[in-house]
Amino acid sequence: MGCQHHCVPTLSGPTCYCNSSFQLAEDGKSCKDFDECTIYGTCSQTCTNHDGSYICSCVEGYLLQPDHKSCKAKNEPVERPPILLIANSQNIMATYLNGGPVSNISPTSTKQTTAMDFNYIEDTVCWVHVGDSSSQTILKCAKIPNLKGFVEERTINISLSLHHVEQMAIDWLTGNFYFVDDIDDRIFVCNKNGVTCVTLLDLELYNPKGIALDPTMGKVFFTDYGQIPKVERCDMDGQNRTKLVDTKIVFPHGITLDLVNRLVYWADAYLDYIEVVDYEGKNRHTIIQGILIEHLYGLTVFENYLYATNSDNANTQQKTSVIRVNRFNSSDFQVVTRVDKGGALHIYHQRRQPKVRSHACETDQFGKPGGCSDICLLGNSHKTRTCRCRSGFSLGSDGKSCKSELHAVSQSVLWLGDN
Ligand SMILES: [Ca+2]
Repeated sequence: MGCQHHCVPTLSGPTCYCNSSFQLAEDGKSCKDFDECTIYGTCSQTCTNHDGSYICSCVEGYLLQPDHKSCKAKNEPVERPPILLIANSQNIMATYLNGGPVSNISPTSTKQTTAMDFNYIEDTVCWVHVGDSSSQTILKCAKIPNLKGFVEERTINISLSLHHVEQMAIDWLTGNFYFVDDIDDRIFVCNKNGVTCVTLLDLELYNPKGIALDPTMGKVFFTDYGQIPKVERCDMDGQNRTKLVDTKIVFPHGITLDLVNRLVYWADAYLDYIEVVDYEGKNRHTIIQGILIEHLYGLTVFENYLYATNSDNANTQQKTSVIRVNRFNSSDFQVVTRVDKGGALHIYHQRRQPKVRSHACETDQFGKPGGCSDICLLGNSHKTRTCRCRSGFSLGSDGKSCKSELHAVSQSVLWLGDN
């Protein structure tokens, strides 16, 4: 009957079918290419469609594996393998990806820490140490040079209260700290030394929980639950707020980004799933759902795997397991390690924080980031910026300098007086 590839008899008569990597064309006879790259997980990173086939490749810093699909991050230098940093109620601990202890890094003690992130280029890990009061809740940072333990622990004095901060993220290009406060229901950002803090978002936030940054693309991603549970995105300066997911979502919590493929993974602690969309909120998929994951909190991604802290509520001891699962085929589910009540977790590796040649908040010759007097926020890419001023100050007409609002008022009064 004129089939281009093959013909098979069926109950309803002979039917054409095609070789793999092809699909039947509209005429029911000829075969046309199938675009494998439209299927989630065909390749770990770059996918190039060809007539009758496809080719996977990896971006710089990764090596294609013998399966011709997966990409493995290079360790540069080789003695810097990826490390899991896990915040739990007593301390921050480090393990290899298989859960094995990193002999040189004994846990650094903390108090009730749920918020933690790192700045790879500065060998620094920072966390919120929760005290009994607002003034006793502080931001601490320590160095882990060459993966040789936490040293040079110090406090960064933040000008706003961190007492209800649920999660934090460090913009590794500028060093700015992004904090999520789920009681005051706002996201605020502080500069590297903590002196200037400004509100990024405080409207239509009910219980913001998770935050993840892609400063290279100038994007902040966050989860919020309450009246309208959702996954949202905005620019690094708070502009262009966009809803990515607001259906089939109840209690979104942990959120993490595939910075190469530009994908957003989030965990829903009520519906017990991990799902994914792209940066535009499209191409949604479920990675895993069900009883294996009961109450996911922290979430991170590295190579082919998602890692999450999963609290076991049935267990009266409130133990948390750190789990991993293959994010492309939902296989290889494994408990990596167990900790006391776990919070944030991150993979400490240079590929989690890719560098750029230069960005819009580089320090100028006067030591001001992006020329801003107070704080420089990246905009909708690492090449744009927005200067903001600390409370009581307003931005001058140059868009960079900050003037005391009090001063501005008295000047206008004087000017009125002249008339
Ligand atoms: Ca193809």
